[in-house]
Amino acid sequence: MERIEDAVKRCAKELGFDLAGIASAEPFLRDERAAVERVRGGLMDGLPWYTEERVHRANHPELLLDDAKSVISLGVSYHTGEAEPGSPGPTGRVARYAWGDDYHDVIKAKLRRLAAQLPDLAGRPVRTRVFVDDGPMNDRAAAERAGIGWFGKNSNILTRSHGSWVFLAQVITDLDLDPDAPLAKTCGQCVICIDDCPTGAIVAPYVIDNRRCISFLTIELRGAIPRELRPLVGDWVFGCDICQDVCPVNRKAAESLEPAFRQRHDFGAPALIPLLDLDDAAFRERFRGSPIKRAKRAGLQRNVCVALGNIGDPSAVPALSAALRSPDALVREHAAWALGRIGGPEASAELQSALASEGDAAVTREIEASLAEMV
Ligand code: B12
Ligand code: SF4
Ligand code: SF4
Repeated sequence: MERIEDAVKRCAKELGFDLAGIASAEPFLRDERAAVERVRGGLMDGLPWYTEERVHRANHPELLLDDAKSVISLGVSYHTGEAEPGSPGPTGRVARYAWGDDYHDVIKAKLRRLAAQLPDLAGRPVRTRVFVDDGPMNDRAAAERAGIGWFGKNSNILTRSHGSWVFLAQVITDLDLDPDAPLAKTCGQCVICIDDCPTGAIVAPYVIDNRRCISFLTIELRGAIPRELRPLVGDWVFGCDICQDVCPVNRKAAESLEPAFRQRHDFGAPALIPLLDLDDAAFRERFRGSPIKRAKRAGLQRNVCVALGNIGDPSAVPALSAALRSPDALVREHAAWALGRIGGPEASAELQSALASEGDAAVTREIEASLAEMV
């Protein structure tokens, strides 16, 4: 007779989860302590919803579901090959996880179907609560305990079969299942990701300073990207994969079998100049059902300006000059910075002319700083 633990994992695989393991629902005390310390030390600043109260709940599954006994921890690969660059003109980079359909929608549907199968497998009613990066649950701590993978020094969970290119998801349940053992694996002496992170955001093994992480700066941050960090953002316009691209464990990562995560349009390496033309309706239309919509139109255009400034291609000057007249001060400010980086008489004339009519203090300061740096 098939053990219920094996039946749960079989059903998970049939639903398209690449990885499945079981953890007890005991609190994640080491992770709670570490996360509280980081909130207090300011390393999670910029994410107002990431509070000590949330940390407490996220690391106590028994607070998320009455009588929680086990956590079924799941992983789905999003490694779908290499990016197809868009054209014409300069292109940016988007983190792999955002090349296809929104993973929340794709994985939530699978989680609900798995949860719906549990009463049949158990022969009794089963209480469940499902999570996929959409609530107070510590996804990585559960995956580590369930033996899905181990914490890399870049703080991502690395798996033997699919590297770190996996989304993590959970079903918390009142079923008392036999837990799997955590893997006895570590990064050993490797520190490549720490050395290669362009902003120095991996401040110690397993510790990210959210405020310096390009993923935060290009996705979650709503205001201006700090001036000193802009050159370090490179051509990333949504998220960042550098600490995963350089990881040796990812060299052998199996590819994703999930068609929904394949690259839409040119989302892996988008042509940048057309993105500056989008108004709110066109942005909504282009990014409907894509994780990229989270950046919002002004946030994405802010990132596009920074990437164009870093790429330094003078063919972007007319589009950036048009962005200097954007209704959003945030976009105007970053367009001014980018024109200053690209330089040249045309960029200088556009900045001079914008200065005469600019009404926003932050944008005015940015134009003045850019002009001063050009001479
Ligand atoms: C907040 C958040 C972010 C923030 C903060 C990043 C961070 N490191 O926490 C930002 C916006 C920057 C971000 C970026 C990314 N994120 Co994010 N993010 C989250 C979220 C919502 C919470 C994570 C969290 O609690 N962080 C708080 C800190 C304290 O935790 P931590 O960094 O994981 O550190 C742990 C270890 O240090 C451990 N620890 C403590 N002491 C010790 C000692 C030892 C020896 C060890 C081994 C461990 C250890 O305890 C800490 C707490 O668990 C989760 C979803 C969720 N609900 O869990 C997704 C999640 C972590 N993100 C995810 C992804 C994909 C990303 C990006 C790769 C996206 C991208 N390409 O741009 C980047 C990766 C950046 C990076 N290197 O971490 C995935 C990770 C999948 C995986 N394989 O690990 C998750 C799990 C979402 C999901 N369900 O799939 N993210
Ligand atoms: S996602 Fe990019 S910026 Fe963030 S820690 Fe990794 S390499 Fe550094
Ligand atoms: S690059 Fe090296 S240190 Fe960083 S996560 Fe990969 S194996 Fe670990």
